[in-house]
Amino acid sequence: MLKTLLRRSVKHDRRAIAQLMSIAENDARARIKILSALYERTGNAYVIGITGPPGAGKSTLISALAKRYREEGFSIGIVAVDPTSQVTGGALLGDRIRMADLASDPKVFIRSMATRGQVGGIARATEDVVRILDATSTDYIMVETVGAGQSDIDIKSLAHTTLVVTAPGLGDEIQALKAGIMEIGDIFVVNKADKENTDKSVQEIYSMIMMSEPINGWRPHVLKTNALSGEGITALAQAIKQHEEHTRKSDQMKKAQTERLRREVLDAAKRYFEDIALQELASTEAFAKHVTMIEGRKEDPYTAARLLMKQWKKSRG
Ligand SMILES: Nc1nc2c(ncn2[C@@H]2O[C@H](COP(=O)(O)OP(=O)(O)OP(=O)(O)O)[C@@H](O)[C@H]2O)c(=O)[nH]1
Ligand SMILES: [Mg+2]
Repeated sequence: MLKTLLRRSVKHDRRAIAQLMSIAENDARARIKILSALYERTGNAYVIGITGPPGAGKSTLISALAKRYREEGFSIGIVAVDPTSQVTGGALLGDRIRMADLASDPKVFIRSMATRGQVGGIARATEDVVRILDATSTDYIMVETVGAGQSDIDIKSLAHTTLVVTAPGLGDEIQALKAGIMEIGDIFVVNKADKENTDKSVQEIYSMIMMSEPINGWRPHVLKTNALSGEGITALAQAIKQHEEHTRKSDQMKKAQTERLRREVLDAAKRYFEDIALQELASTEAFAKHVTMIEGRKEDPYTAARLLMKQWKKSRG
């Protein structure tokens, strides 16, 4: 069954892609099969992270950008991570309605990471979803997260370009930015430009940026948009393109990629241990014997672990 799904998914069959994602979320072994089968096809998609305080207009902005990219013929993946989904299920429904015309487009794939309880947590599940989309001919992947520190996702390491979205009148939006997301923005967007004080917010962000050194030769852009009317979206798409060209040119992208791959191998090894090797170990007779000995105070858990690992290493040659 996996084989059929994989075959269908690489032709961008949206149902097959969604099924693969669900399987990977729920079954650790199948997940490894899926990801390793797809790996050679990854590395082509460009990932844009969109973060910022609740209600800033991230989803609306994503819809506007997605429409723009579709006009240029690109295929799109949209991943909405909602850490508070169990409380605000309605918010996602709102997103869905807003994105309804996009959702009927076969070249647009939308996934809400709403449910908790994925094997390995939401951060890993999101990474997997991005990877699966990358492997299945998606040109631009947009990942929406609520910043900062409110989600478990490290958007900066997942995305090639990170947009930090805010809006005037959200209260202390600049405070919110200071609290950790100021550092991660490649492009800052003051959305809801139709509201008062937009220019003031732009100015404040701009002066903060001017106080810090450019990172890897890039000084973040600050733009204002009206995601509802589409005003400023062209400039935003251009800024993203500029940052894409900048990152592709600099060896930073290559370095970051090597570092990411190193981390991935270590991570995969760790996950293999946790999900598979340890489960196998826990179901052996030897394991049960050690537990019995520990119960009888004839052995301690630490010695047991060391002996089990030694035995396990030997059995693997
Ligand atoms: N006036 C105005 N309203 C906007 C604009 N962009 C979005 N909105 C509205 O702001 C509200 C929140 O927009 P969303 O796109 O759901 O915001 P979000 O940042 O995705 O919100 P969460 O996902 O809940 O964090 C909605 O009612 C939008 O219609 C804009 O440019 N101007
Ligand atoms: Mg949203």
